[in-house]
Amino acid sequence: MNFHNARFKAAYGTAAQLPESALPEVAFAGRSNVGKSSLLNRLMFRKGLAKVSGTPGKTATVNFYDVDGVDLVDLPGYGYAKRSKTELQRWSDLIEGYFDQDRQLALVVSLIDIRHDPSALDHDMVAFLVQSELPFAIALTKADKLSRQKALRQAAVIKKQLELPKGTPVILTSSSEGTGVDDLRRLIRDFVKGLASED
Ligand SMILES: Nc1nc2c(ncn2[C@@H]2O[C@H](COP(=O)(O)OP(=O)(O)OP(=O)(O)O)[C@@H](O)[C@H]2O)c(=O)[nH]1
Ligand SMILES: [Mg+2]
Repeated sequence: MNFHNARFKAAYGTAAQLPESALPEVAFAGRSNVGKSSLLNRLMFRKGLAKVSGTPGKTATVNFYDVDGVDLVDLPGYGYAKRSKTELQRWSDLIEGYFDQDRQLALVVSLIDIRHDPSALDHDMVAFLVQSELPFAIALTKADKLSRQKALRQAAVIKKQLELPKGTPVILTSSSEGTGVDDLRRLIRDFVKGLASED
């Protein structure tokens, strides 16, 4: 799986529009502004492929990127309150709709900002992943914003608070510095292989 072979494939605004999985998928989920699109760009060696913004709520659709025969899926961020009620409803319908479908999920990468304690919605996301028995990993984002020592300490705090099942991979990442990105590529490759060997 060569991450240089990346291209934007499609964007969907409602769950009903989502086609069935054609390829193994790796989904990126997390609060708005946590750094999903930035991490995807870094993974794919492409600066502007996924749109990034300092304003939360940039990614409003489910976006598919084909990376060498695997779909990386950028999900809209949750938990952005400054939005109309109908927009919030469309948002949650879209995220829930995606996970409700019988998709070929090789891995879900659940992103959490390393600087903050997990929010109630982050807890909900992890609880959902555990309960639905989906393969998932945690990417702690924006590690460059803390000293190495603080980042490691905060990672331990977050792990404890989330009560992750034993063996859940946790990777410290920084999209601006590239920290952890190789590890995440390796993890994605392993899980995609794992899914293939189940068939
Ligand atoms: N310092 C630092 N800033 C980051 C990092 N990753 C993302 N950012 C910044 O955080 C902001 C949000 O990044 P996005 O990648 O757009 O976040 P997102 O999760 O895709 O947000 P939505 O599309 O709104 O759900 C941008 O201003 C990024 O430049 C990182 O690793 N380090
Ligand atoms: Mg985004």
